[in-house]
Amino acid sequence: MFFRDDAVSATGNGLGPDEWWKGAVVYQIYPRSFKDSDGDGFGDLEGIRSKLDYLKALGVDVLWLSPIYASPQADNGYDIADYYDIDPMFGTLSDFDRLLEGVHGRGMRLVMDLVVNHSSDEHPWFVESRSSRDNPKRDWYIWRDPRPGCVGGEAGAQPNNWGSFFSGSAWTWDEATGQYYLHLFHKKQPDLNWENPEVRAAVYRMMNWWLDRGVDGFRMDVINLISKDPGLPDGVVYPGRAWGEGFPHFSEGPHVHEYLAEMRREVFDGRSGTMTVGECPGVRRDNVLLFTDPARRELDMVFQFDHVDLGLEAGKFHPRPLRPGELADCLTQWQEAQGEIGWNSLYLDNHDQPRAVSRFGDETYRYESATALATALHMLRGTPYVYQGEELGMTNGVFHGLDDFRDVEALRYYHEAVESGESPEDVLAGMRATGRDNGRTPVQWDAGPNAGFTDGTPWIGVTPNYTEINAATQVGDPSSVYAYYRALADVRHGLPVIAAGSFERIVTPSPAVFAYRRTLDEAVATILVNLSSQPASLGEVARGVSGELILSNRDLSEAEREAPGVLEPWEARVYLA
Ligand code: TEU
Repeated sequence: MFFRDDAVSATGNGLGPDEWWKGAVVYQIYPRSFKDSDGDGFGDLEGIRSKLDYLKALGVDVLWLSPIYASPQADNGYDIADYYDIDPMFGTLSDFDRLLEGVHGRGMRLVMDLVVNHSSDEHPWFVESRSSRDNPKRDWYIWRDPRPGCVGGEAGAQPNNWGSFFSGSAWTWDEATGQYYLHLFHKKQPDLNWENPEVRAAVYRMMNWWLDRGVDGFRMDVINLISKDPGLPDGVVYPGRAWGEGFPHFSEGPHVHEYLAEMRREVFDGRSGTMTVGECPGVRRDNVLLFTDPARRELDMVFQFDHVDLGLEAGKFHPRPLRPGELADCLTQWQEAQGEIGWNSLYLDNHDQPRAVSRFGDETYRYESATALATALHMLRGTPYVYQGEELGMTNGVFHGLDDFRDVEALRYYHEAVESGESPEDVLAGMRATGRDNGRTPVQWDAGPNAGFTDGTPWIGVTPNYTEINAATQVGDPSSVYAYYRALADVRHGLPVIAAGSFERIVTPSPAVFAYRRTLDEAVATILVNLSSQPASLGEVARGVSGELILSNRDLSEAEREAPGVLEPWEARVYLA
């Protein structure tokens, strides 16, 4: 690595206090896989607290915790049974308060996951709702009669043909009350009825309770799905698919913007220092400013999915290889869509994705590709998100057979696909490539037993390469992926042009090169990254690069610091004029 830390100002990036999140680096923690303190094989809040100094030293500003609420864990906590309590596997509310104190004490902030498109079927609201048709909470969820002329529970009787994200129908028959309820995800995750004002008021009350307790904001799970087309019409059935595509009927539905504006008024007005990010799978680029235009006061930013869904046209578990330039083109389109008005969330990894280094990079160039991808992403306009272990260049997990998988989405898909005639080996190959468990293996802390994650038996297998890839060997090593992420955070904190400048793509002769310029007043930063394992030509572009090299993932001699005609495999450079 080459880093001119003296080029990065200690006086900050010039952003005002209301825009602090534009200059921040967010770190996502998936608590069950982060660090176990009590030997039960699951990570917990005390485990997180024991690593706060590690996180502070990495230079992150905000911790986002995937759900830690009381939950039967049908979808690892994205199925909440009590929004006001911590699941015992993670600790208690006092552990939480202590953690929050530790986070704030180090000058960091903490953001909670907010999962309110659905709750657990074990939430008292749903228990009441399903208890009888005239229960006052019946209308808190989405209940419907069988299709006219059909007998409930029999094939084809579902109120419409929507498929669940986790395979099978999106409807489950309730024998006791003779109706179906809607669940876009697992049947243990019934969808809340946002059209009911009592539901919305209950959600806002709960959000206020957490903010009053001291949390700094929310990452909102599938928030673009909360408003369903009231007619609940059938979706198109694509060839080879068992269920209809409900997506156009519940993504960006008729009232979603109204609800988010209401949430802003009821929860965030009169508070300062908060941040919100809405997870919006399938959000359309042309519409994104409806969510992120600050004048509309809905969300600070959203997670879009286009770049992580590249190559998945044939289905999530049937990926095709990406073409050179596809990732860069997609990221560029989103930079342009948000323009100077909106704001991007920048991420490659999270708990639902395979590891970026395995998917977009090249494990044989692990350090180079991890740092090249990170440069390409973190120098863009937007707020970068680092997912636990990404700062170490962690790779996909190793899953020998079905028994090694844990994820409800993959397991349900396996059974559906095998029953419909796909070969088990092909299905497993798809799960190894794109399954969510890849990102959920324990954080590799050291080369000791279980990678230092737990003294017990980890709930999911540790990736065998932990003996080489781990935090203990990287912290303190200036040529590590970790040190490089630290430098990227310094750049964002200390260079106004990176925090706030405009974005402009630079066209090069090689599609594998992602080159762009950031500009703010007189300052210009030029970012050059080769996103491939072959040398790539910059052509004439090299001659036009002004300023001095401030960051590179290569160790360059003085003579090599001029912009070159050709970038080495996965070479990344940042120039500042
Ligand atoms: O994910 C929503 C989502 O659309 C996908 O990323 C999902 O993971 C799935 O792969 C679609 O094929 C969010 C959470 O991040 C995820 O962990 C939850 O399972 C899901 O919502 C339900 O709460």
